Amino acid sequence: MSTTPAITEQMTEWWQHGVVYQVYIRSFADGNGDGQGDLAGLRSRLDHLASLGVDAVWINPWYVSPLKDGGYDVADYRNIDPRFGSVEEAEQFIAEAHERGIRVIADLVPNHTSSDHVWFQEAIAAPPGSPARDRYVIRPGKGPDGAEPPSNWEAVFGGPAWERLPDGEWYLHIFDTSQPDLNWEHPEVRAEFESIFRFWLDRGIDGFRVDVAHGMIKDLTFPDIDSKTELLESEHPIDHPHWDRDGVHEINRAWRAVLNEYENRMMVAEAWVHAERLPLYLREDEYHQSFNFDLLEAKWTADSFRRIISRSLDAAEAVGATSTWVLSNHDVVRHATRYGLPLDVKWRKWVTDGPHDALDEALGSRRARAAALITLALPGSTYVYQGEELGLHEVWELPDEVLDDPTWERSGHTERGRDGCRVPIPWETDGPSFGFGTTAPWLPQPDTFGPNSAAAQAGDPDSMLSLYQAAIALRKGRFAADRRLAMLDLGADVLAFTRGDDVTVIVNMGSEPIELPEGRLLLSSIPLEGGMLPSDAAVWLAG
Ligand code: TEU
Repeated sequence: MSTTPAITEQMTEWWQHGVVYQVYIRSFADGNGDGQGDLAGLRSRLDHLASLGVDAVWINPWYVSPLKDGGYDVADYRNIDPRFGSVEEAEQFIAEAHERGIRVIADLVPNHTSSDHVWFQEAIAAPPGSPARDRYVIRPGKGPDGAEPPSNWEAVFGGPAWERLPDGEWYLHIFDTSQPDLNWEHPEVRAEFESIFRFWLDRGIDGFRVDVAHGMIKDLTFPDIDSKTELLESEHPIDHPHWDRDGVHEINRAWRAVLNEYENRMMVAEAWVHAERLPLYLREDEYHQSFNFDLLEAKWTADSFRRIISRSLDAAEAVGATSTWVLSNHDVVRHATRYGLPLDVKWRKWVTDGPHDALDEALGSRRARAAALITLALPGSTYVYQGEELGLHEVWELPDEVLDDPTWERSGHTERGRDGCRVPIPWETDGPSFGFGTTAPWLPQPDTFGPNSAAAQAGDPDSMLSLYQAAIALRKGRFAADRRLAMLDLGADVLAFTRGDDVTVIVNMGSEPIELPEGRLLLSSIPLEGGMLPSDAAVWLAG
């Protein structure tokens, strides 16, 4: 039985309190002029990350892939997609990041491979019942001629989760048809991923973000279910036949044993599970951390933020873990836009269904500035999604013909998907792709990206970029490694807490200005007047 390690005031490991910057490599920076991001571009922008002050970067999948799901369809886990570079260039990047004191977290996708993966090609070339088929979840169908799928499971992106092969058998794909699910009961599958972990650990990778960490084990009796899983949803029925099954923990323990053979490495779980199930993934012989999506899901009210922060910290402490904080990533509408929508608008549907005139961009940007002073103040590791430090909004008005997310096709054009948060980053105020590259980028950028580019914001003390730089520096200098947080009661619409020795964070999430208490102003999300904190604004005070 594992014992909970003693809780001390100071967090000692980099991954416990770091600021981690998420790079969606396809959209970060294009170094070879093909309109897609790549390692050359990423290497050319390392100084941006260093000047931001981040402790690590998490890079979305960079492996060989047909990019049917943005790289989450891997055809070769030990090779870099030629559009992004090479393994040698990845090693150069890792070394250059380390020279700047920045660690590198790779993205691992174990639940499924690409249908281009050699294993899947072997499986479909082999006849039914062949050993090669057993590495995947392939079964005969039901009904008189096997014409019915083995179960009524639906794919996350829409449509059935089973695809029929020419010889009549069916293969499982919880996501896209191009993403066949691996059979994690198979010893070769388990051995292969331990080898893949070692391959990248040996090349200097400091950690792994594990995709769909709760999905590898399935109930192989394939019971029908009456619930469809929406993208990025954790409210699955307990004992769901393919989410959060107890068998995943044995896999986690085997991976942790591999990481423990190396110095100072970590793995963080992308596990969309019920809050009370999450601690199971954080036992000391399993994951170091898991993504905490609750704050990302929270509505912009002091009460919801206060409750979620307290609950998350208590849950992490109960298992001797540390929390993570994330407001945006490559799968969700950017929070600068989310916070500009009325509380009753469901942002997951808003991109497709609107009402688009309900968006108040200025309000969203104002709240995003305050939100930065929340997440960067919290104890644990804070994830910053590329472009968040520039205050970028969701590009919700992309033309239909450029949509790339498999959700768009698989939902029968009823859900536009996630491309709006993946539009290439603007580095310069003008140019064919605002400095992203030298040609038109793979997703078109709006004109607003120019004035919001990194160059437009650098050196401007009132820019979002300067706010992130100042907050990260202050965090590092005052309380980053300190666990201590105590909530304060400054009113129902005010989120307030102390951090470390002497910092007080106050966020006015109400509609009226409030009077600020005594204290030396360290940072404010917007200029203050007359000792008052306006609505949707935040401050850090010392003393
Ligand atoms: O997304 C996670 C994901 O989609 C599942 O967790 C699912 O939404 C459901 O909520 C499970 O409870 C990851 C990646 O972030 C995403 O970009 C990929 O498209 C997806 O997995 C498939 O690899």
